[in-house]
Amino acid sequence: MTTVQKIKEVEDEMNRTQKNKATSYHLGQLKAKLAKLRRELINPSGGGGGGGGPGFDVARTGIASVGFVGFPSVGKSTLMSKLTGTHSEVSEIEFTTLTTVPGTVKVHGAPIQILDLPGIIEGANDGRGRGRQVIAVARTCHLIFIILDVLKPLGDKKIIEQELEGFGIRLNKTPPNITVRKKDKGGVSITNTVPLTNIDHDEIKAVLSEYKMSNADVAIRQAGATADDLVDIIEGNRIYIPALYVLNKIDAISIEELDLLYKIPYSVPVSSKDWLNVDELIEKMWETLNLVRVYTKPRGLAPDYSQPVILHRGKCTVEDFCSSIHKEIAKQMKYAIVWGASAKHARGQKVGLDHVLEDEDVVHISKK
Ligand SMILES: Nc1nc2c(ncn2[C@@H]2O[C@H](COP(=O)(O)OP(=O)(O)OP(=O)(O)O)[C@@H](O)[C@H]2O)c(=O)[nH]1
Ligand SMILES: [Mg+2]
Repeated sequence: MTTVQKIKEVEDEMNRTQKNKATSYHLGQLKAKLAKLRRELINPSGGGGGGGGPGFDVARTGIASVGFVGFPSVGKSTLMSKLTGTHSEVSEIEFTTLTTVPGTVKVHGAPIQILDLPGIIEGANDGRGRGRQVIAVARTCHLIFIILDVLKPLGDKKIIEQELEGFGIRLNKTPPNITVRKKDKGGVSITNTVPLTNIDHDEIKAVLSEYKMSNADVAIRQAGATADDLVDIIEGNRIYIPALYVLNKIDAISIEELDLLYKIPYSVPVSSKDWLNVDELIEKMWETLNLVRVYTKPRGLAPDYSQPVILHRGKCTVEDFCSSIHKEIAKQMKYAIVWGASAKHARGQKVGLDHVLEDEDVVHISKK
């Protein structure tokens, strides 16, 4: 039996099994089994298969990358071409784009790489079509645009989410606050700082036994944690990426229909063809990428607002700022002066390398 067939079998059994006290151990086992089979698909033991492959891995340029994922003919290339000015073939025929097509759009002074990708189909993560390569590229992006056709958004949204999840991508989620520590003896002990509403002790034990962990300390601090969250922590290779749902072709629907679409979380309705609401999409993209612009100020001169240094939030200390200009600067620095949101006073604050910068701060580096 192939891995894909085995996955199908486990999924079928899960669908047949009602969730209740008597079945929770069994369901926990099945969830862990499924995760292990999916891992085989992502990293086949024969090597290869999971990677991007020729033509799929393009050189990464710019500060951050945004991957376009969607079914064929939803308008990915139309949007990419208009956003970046880079030509990517558009046609009404499905599977027009056959490989990764990179382009760049500058937003608030930051060059953002856009990766137009081939359309995927259901079953992509099981190896159908070029889906595996497409999703492998998406896994390495800072943000994923899931492009949907407004005429059939919800069904398509669900299928694409399943494809990405099957490949270890978690959309708009943070890693579950669960820890699992293996020990040599003492069996399984479970502590929780929040009530366990979606998982019980049997399910936790079943998941652990499926991973042959008969001695372990499990601590659950995440409200609403599920067996899938526990599996994610044990598997450990999950990638947490923000996503925006781009509902394209709104020129083809009525205002009333449009009102309903606005209720989908993380969504932005646009018409790529008629450039409707694309400015809002660009603003949302900027917000979601969570970048920090920092302006340099040479001694005795005004800050240089034309060329911000762009950092990622969570990696935006004065040291990160120095390193992104030149690797020697941090070593030569005596202190820095910061003006802006991260500074304590408007006159500027003297800070060290570990000071965390905010968007639009101005920094002067004083050398030894
Ligand atoms: N009405 C309307 N049609 C659009 C819009 N955007 C794209 N289209 C049309 O949809 C068709 C497919 O567009 P593409 O940009 O090639 O779609 P794609 O998602 O890149 O398709 P693949 O590369 O095959 O995956 C073309 O005929 C476009 O003109 C839009 O906003 N409104
Ligand atoms: Mg295309």
